[in-house]
Amino acid sequence: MNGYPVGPAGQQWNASGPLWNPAGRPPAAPPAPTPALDPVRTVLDRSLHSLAALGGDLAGHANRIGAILWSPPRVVILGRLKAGKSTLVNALIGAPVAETAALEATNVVAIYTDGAPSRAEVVGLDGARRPLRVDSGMPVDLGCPATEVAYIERWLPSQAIRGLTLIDTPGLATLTTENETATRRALIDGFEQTRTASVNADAAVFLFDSVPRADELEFLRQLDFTPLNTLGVLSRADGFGEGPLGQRDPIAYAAEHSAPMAAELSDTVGTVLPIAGLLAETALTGQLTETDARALASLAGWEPFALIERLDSDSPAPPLDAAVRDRLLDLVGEYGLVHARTVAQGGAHTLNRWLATVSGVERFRHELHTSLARFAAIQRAGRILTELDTLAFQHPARDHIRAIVGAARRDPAMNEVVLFGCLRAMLDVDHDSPVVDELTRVLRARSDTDVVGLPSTAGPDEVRVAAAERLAWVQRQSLSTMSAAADSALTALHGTYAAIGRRTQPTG
Ligand SMILES: Nc1nc2c(ncn2[C@@H]2O[C@H](COP(=O)(O)OP(=O)(O)O)[C@@H](O)[C@H]2O)c(=O)[nH]1
Ligand SMILES: [Mg+2]
Repeated sequence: MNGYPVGPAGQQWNASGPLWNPAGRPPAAPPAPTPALDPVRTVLDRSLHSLAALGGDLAGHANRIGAILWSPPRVVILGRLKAGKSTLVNALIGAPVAETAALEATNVVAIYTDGAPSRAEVVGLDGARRPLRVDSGMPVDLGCPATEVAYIERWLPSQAIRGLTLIDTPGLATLTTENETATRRALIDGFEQTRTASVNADAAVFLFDSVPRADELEFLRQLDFTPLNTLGVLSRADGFGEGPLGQRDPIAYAAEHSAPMAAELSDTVGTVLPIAGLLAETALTGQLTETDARALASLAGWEPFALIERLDSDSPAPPLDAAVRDRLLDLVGEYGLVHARTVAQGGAHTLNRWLATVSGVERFRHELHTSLARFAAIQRAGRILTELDTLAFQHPARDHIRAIVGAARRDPAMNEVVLFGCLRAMLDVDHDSPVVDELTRVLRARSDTDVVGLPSTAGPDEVRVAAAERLAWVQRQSLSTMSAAADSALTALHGTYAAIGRRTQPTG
């Protein structure tokens, strides 16, 4: 008999307590303590225990849904071919694991999960799994055409993906500017695979190196993420504008450009961050050597145009030969060749630090692991509620299941999950509604003062008054709602502001 849940350490509980090892073997070691749960997970975990306690096949369902609860949120990396997706994945993981060159491998979805031993499997469209040989960290031969592959699953022990699973995808656009038939077919296949991979993702990173095209934005809208769990990346920032030889530093220019771009794309992405993924990859995968730094430093003193001209020639003059030049270009690009020569005089370590800093990857990583991870977890919790709703719809024990999921939704700890679900529904029916802005502000907020739009210095009385004003706004909006989604959203907002009113009520 199954018990719930299959916890993070693989343990199962039945309705009455821990039940180790589903195969019935005695445990090899004493049970690990259950990890501390955040409030949302606690509520969902409790709901799944109640579900399992209903008996019959429901323990199995609890474990199936519990597997979603217990695995890290999944972030899908989206963008057209050559946007720099795999390069960014390598930088984040800190190893050159994602294929960035061979067309075949760029054509399949790859899922990167923390785990040991380091290994890979290829999953066919029929669901069959085969081990995949990985050489120097890179999958080499798929053993079948890419069109027969659903995705590659890659496990490697990496702190960087412990809290988030990364999904690298082939491409977004339905059409390419080149008319080459094979490329087009490959892109369209990649497009389908990208769509499939996005379905079970909890958040997205969207890369573009100039203004995104209409078909890319349309594709993103169909995926059902919200701007809160979609992070925009202005990629290849080292080549932005006029590039490394232009009047302005391209990375600084890209940074300046990011805010207006975010405003323009605000119904798709929450933030836009400029990234030079190539520089980040080089810095974070430990590829730079002292020899590289010396070769780069030897170029100091050249005027930039003369330098590039010399590098473009078939036989660059000593101390550079063509192989060294190509290696440097692969590592730091033209931007690095022009801008990192002086820094390189300080040695490989100094150069490495400089690359990491200018690449923008630190800020990106911070955003990924704070805001994006938070909303990914919230979207995932919503997915679990939806799974429970579906089960209630199909199962003879529907009244009991409905009671369980209803209680979960009413739990105050689930408020953000409910509000987020309302936001998704509103974006579907009426994304220009003021209710969308209200939900977005409330969900971004990290305190009651934030929720009512006051500065953090505001006292409880001010917060209470502001909450009453928001409540009145909700009531006015309710008079003119046009959809069930707006009704639900206003009910949830009403509950949120009323609770703040109660919390800030003077005592005694
Ligand atoms: N100069 C520069 N080149 C980049 C950058 N990111 C990626 N590239 C290069 O662009 C090519 C395509 O990158 P890749 O990550 O494979 O793109 P993907 O198709 O989106 O996965 C590779 O040759 C990368 O080295 C960047 O930030 N700057
Ligand atoms: Mg790629």
